[in-house]
Amino acid sequence: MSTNRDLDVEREMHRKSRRSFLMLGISATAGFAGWTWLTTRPEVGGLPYPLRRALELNEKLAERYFKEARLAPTFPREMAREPRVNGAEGLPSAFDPLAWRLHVLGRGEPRQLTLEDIKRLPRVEMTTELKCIEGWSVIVNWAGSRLSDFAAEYHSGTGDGTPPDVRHRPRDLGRYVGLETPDGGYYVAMDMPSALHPQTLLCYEMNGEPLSIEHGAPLRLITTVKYGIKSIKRIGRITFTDERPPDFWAERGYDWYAGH
Ligand SMILES: Nc1nc2c(c(=O)[nH]1)N[C@H]1C(S)=C(S)[C@@H](COP(=O)(O)O)O[C@H]1N2
Ligand SMILES: [Mo]
Repeated sequence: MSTNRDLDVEREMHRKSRRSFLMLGISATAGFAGWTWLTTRPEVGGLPYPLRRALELNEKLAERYFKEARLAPTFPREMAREPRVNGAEGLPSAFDPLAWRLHVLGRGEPRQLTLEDIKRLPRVEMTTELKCIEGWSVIVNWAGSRLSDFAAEYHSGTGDGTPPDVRHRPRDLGRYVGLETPDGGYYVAMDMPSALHPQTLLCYEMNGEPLSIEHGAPLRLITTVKYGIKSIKRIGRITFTDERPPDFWAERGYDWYAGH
């Protein structure tokens, strides 16, 4: 009987010490084991699944960028009018649209694009209201490329060097887009969700005609989610960045966001 009990105790002790040895081992190698565990998980789309899950979370966020993008009203094409020419900051008359190039800056190599490069992107037309902060608005028909398509195609690189996945991981592109005239005389900053809004276009046509010089030829921005101050004419440079770019009118006391 007592022998049996001793045996039992001995067995129990063994079990305990084996377990604590195991626990010790596990905690000592946790860092390494955790890493080994992570790197031996089945891969989903080229990534171990825990990392993939983090990305999927990102993608949910990304979808919200697009799903929550509320569209501004559009109007029948016949309602379009010629807008007044408003604001000529950064538009000196000495300018040769044929020598124009669009400079793209980001985390990777800077790029220089021609108008043909922009026109190769899907063409989008919309008849929307241009609203000036001065209190007037006008319905205009615009044609151009979505800034989101542009970003996907011509962004100069991402944080980790992989091509940007604009639809699924817009954060790849940075938090802001800065746009400037070729002479740097006018400049606007856009938050990334507004920049990637489906009604934010790089326009080369207005009311069925190539954009005139006064209205921003060869390429201007038109966005329905901001007042006219953000719809910069004659874009010379586009910068994708995590730092808030300078903004001409924000520096002069207007609301930085300028949404409406
Ligand atoms: N380069 C440049 N872009 C600009 C401006 C400007 O002064 N310079 N003014 C802005 C303002 S306040 C408005 S309302 C719209 C007017 O565009 P429109 O001249 O084509 O009507 O352009 C915007 N883009
Ligand atoms: Mo304006």
